[in-house]
Amino acid sequence: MPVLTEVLNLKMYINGDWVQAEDGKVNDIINPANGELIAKAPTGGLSETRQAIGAARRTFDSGEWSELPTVERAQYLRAIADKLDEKAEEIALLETLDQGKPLNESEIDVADAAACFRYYAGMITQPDGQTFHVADPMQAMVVREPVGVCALIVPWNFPLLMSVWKIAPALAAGNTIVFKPSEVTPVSAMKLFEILEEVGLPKGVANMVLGPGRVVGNELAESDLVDKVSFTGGTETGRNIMKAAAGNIKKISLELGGKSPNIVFADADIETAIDCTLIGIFFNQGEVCSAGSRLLLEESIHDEFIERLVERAQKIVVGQGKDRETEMGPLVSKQHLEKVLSYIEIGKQEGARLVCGGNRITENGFDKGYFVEPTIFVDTNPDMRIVQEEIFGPVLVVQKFKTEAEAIELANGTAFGLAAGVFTQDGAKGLRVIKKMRAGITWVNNYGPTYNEAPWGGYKQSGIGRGLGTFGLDEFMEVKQININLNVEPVGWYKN
Ligand code: TXE
Repeated sequence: MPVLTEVLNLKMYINGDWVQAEDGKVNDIINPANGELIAKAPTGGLSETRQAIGAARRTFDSGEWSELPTVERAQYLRAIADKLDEKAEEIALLETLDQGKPLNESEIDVADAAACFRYYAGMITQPDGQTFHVADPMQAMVVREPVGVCALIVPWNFPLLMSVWKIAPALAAGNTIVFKPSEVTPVSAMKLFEILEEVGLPKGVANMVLGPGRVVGNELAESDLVDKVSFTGGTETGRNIMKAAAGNIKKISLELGGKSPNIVFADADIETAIDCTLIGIFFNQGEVCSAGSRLLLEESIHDEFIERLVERAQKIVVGQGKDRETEMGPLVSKQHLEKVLSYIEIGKQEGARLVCGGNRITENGFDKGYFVEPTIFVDTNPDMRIVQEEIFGPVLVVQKFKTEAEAIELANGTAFGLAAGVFTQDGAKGLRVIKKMRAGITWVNNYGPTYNEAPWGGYKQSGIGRGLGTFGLDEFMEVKQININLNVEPVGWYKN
């Protein structure tokens, strides 16, 4: 496995040029596993953001991309996918060094990213539109068109994959984009933009600005020259974006936080439920919007289930993501480590009982990174902050229930509604309970798999709109009604 031999010098990509911040400001990008500097990233501001928006606007209005035949746009998308495959090893390693996640998880992300470009390349060339039989002499039809200039703002938990979930459908639909990665994890985004340049994407189609959310992100959300903002991140930031986007009634898609319930009934296949519970909360260090961060257990199996779950959780190998044996990496940043540790303290103070983990790991050189033990709280009640608020780390809270109705009530009892899982061997009960979940993404007897084909997004305060699938493409398209008069003569409505 190659290792990084020098500090990377990141740049922004505006109108086909690689640029630094005008005032020369840079931001240090740190490997969260050992605190080493891995890259320097420009800190863009208003001026760079406006230049990028201007380039995207001019390019969109020129029609150079939006009016390209879809087969040609699809060729670009497939070329991007091929390059991602070619460079998968390098990009996966960089993602791990930047974000912290285990290498095998980064490898899955890169493969999924390539598949996502191919998926939308296929979709955009499919037959599209509708025609209607309306009263003679009219012919009515519907065509779909790109929205225009799209601002795409992504977080740090799946830096590459979240970018691609937006960039692939936005470009497929014929939009031009201004993309902003998280200031914490911009490395893989730069690799992706190098690929966009290599495949010859016309200048101004895809632009990337780096910098703080409250400056760059806010300008993208506010600008009258931007037609749509698609955001994934925290619920509070989502609220700010909604307000900022109100000026020109921008279209918005928001994929926000979660506190998703994972319900295990006594009649479940217990080994499967334990296995999936672990994946649900400890995959990607629990930094997953759809994490199964609340385990709802039927009372009769509670104690035995917890005993076996803890036994397995304690065996998870925590370490540097780049080491092949690592199963869980460090948290993404010092700031985020502090947030997660503070929630663990809150849980203790609220009277929940810690049965696994609960500490930062500092021995054997781990003190240079941001490692937290897999952590499990039991004896919680629904009013606790650790039950209601998104912790976004490897912290599972367990809730107990006696009846199906109680399980449903507890499961739906937060402000969020992103995902939900149910484990039972009673097929009718599984479907019955899932249908009651106020959540956009659900699983029965599994937790976590995602598919390019299936819509991704939440109910309630988990967001607005959907990513992926046909729904994900719809978010980046306008719908136009066209009515053609087949008998061109005056209608005669007014008599004189
Ligand atoms: O996310 P932010 P943060 C949750 C998770 C986490 C919390 C805060 O609970 O602990 O959010 O994380 C940009 N206008 N999720 O602060 O702020 C920012 O630069 C426009 C859940 O890191 O939401 C970055 O590119 N943009 C989540 C992006 O928003 C703004 C994933 C996400 O950052 C902005 C991440 C503004 N005013 C965190 N302020 C999920 N749903 O997966 C910031 N940004």
